[in-house]
Amino acid sequence: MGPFETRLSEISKQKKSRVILALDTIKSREFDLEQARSFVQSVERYIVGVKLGLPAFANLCQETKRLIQSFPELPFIADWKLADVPHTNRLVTQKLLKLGFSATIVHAVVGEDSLKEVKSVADEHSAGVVGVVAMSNSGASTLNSLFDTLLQKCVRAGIKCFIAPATFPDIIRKTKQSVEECVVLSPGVGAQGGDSKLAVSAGADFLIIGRSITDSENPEKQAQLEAQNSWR
Ligand code: NUP
Repeated sequence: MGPFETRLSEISKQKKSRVILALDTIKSREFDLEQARSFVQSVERYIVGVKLGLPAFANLCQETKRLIQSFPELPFIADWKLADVPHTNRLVTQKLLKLGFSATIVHAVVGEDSLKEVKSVADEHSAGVVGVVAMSNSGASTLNSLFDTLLQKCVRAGIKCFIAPATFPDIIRKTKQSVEECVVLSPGVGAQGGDSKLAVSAGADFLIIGRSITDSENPEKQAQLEAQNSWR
């Protein structure tokens, strides 16, 4: 395990939670820095990290850095699902790590050369890389049929932290069986139909959860419930 995965698992044990908050919207709406800060504060004790991508970045732009700086104890994961040539993937990763992200998500399908480039930038910053080897939506069947090949591409690039979907627990199980000591982050719980207990029993180390928490009438209570469900 690299420093990023180790940090996630230490926080997870402390808080008895496997929940990574996907902060795309709050009550399905856009938000500003203050709203994002107070939302994260309200659920902070139940989550081990925050995953941000373009939906949040489009609202916050350079203020993303200030949001990340407000929570030094929480790892922020950049979900741009990088899928470009090595040089461009390097440039984007450098920018994201400069904003304060602790890890970046990259598509494995783009190939070993791009994966290695992202991994080398991340290593320079002691940051993590999470490889997408399968996705949670039903339309991802072409990508998901390649998942074993994608896993091996990641492993050859030195990446052992993966996105594997809670909506397809079998993929989580096979991922954990195929790569020793790998770490799996699973999106798709709740709003997309995945079940957190099934995902965890299949081997998910962390659950990426967005709308179940962000759209809830009582996000704090929902985050607490998700944390409890993830930890049993
Ligand atoms: O396969 C994936 N599925 C998925 O939903 C890979 C992802 N990174 N995600 C992200 O996880 C998605 O972009 C969203 O930010 C989050 C799930 O959110 P929700 O469906 O729980 O609201």
